[in-house]
Amino acid sequence: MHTAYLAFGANLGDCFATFRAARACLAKAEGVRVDGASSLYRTEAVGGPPGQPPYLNAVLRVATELSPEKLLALGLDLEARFGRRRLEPWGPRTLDIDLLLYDDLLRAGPELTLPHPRLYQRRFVLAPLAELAADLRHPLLDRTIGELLAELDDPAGVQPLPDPW
Ligand code: PH2
Ligand code: MG
Ligand code: MG
Repeated sequence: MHTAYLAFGANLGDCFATFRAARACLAKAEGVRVDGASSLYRTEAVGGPPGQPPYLNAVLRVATELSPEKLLALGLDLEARFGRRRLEPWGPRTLDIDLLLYDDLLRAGPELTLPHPRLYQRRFVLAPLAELAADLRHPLLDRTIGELLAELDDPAGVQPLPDPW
């Protein structure tokens, strides 16, 4: 069994409903068990076209027998099932699922980079990830997730929501 962390992001359509439905699909997928979920966060959009709506973000921890490539492919399949259309880089989307960490694996390939290359720069990732794994050491940076969050210089606001999911 392996431990992986997946980031969910969305800012088009009924993001709450999409998150719940996509999480249920993940939980049903063969070789995947969802064993932790952060709070939902309302977050200011970072990058992309100006004026796009705020995002809903969250992080899930999964125990999985799937390889990182298979897990990534499952995420991409769910994005497509929930209506993702890739029109412009960092544009608004119905669902984005990013593979943040997979055990302490390092990868640098055209399809998959582990850990996710921008994870340490983004409050909308580190804040929910720290709820699940504050003491986890980033395999390249010699810092825990909690330390990365405390040291982070990212002005974009994130707000945890009371809504269950
Ligand atoms: N994802 C991006 C670009 N900008 N901003 C927020 N707040 N949340 C995201 O998930 C997000 C983003 C590219 O994947
Ligand atoms: Mg992303
Ligand atoms: Mg993505």
